Amino acid sequence: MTKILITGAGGQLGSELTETLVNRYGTESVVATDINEESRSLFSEIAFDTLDVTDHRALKVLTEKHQITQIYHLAAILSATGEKKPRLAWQVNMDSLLSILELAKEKKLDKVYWPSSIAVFGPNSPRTHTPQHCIQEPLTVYGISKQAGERWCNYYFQKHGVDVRSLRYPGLVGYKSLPGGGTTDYAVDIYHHAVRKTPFTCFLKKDTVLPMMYMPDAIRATVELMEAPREAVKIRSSYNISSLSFTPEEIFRSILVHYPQFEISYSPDFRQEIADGWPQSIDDSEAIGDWGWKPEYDLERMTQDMLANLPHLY
Ligand code: NAD
Ligand code: AKB
Repeated sequence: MTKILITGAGGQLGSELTETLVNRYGTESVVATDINEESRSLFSEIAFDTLDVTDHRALKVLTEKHQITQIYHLAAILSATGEKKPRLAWQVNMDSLLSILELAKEKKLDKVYWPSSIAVFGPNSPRTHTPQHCIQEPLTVYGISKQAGERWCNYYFQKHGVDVRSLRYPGLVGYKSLPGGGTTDYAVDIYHHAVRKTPFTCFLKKDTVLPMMYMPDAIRATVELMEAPREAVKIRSSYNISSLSFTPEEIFRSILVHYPQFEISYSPDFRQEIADGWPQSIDDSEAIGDWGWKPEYDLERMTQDMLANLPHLY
């Protein structure tokens, strides 16, 4: 029987991915964990355990207790928080991944999922249609941890046969959950300001192009990768995936169609430098070719869906 443990389940991605996995595999098959005890309230139908992923022993005990066969390791410190707390970011992002890969080897787990990010790229990478394989040289601690993590994933697959799979997500946008400490967070916050009818101050410049993805596409990509036949998954570091790219000004204009009174101003902070080192668009031809990736949402469709659903949450 498939038994999935999710770390960081209370986060922006985790809360939505957990819901999808419960719908697919059933309430008995999914165990949610997070360091934040308050996340428990999100998961009334399934088992929830408080877990600090840097505690290798606790991770092992939980894996044995629930007879886990797959781990979705989502807990991490994101780019902006990572620049404020670099040692914590390294410890949480790296130590936990190594623990989980080691556990997967020892317990012969069926599969591990671990997300990487466009943050693996840096200012010397091609800025547009950034290829799967190119110079990376990330400038943030978060990016360095994701780059090193990718190499560890590939290593455990090659040396120990651990079936680990990964996607390099762009900035994720959704209405069901709030982002935590990233550079792309503005693209969620802006919608909340629009529906609350309050002006929005953007921490990036108006013409900063970044790759983004609507959450339903990101969740579907994750499930499709994890359910692809083992031999179809040829890249064991992490796959580029792509959907849409826009600037703060473009997302603002897409919202103006629905909220003509909405106002924006720009006050770039330290996150501008992070964004300036990241790609503007991503070449995902390997994901398309290997396991059939295809995005569904463009900016207009995403904005329509966000603005149709978000007001119900207020
Ligand atoms: P998030 O910050 O919203 O959630 C992270 C969760 O991890 C939080 O619930 C937090 O409480 C938990 N956590 C932090 N430290 C922990 C610890 N020591 N032990 C256990 N739990 C801990 O992040 P997210 O956006 O949901 O990101 C999930 C994963 O996806 C991360 O690996 C992130 O790097 C990756 N990713 C996210 C995006 C995005 O735009 N959201 C883009 C690229 C990659
Ligand atoms: C961040 O901004 O840190 C994340 C990411 C793109 O990895 N959203």
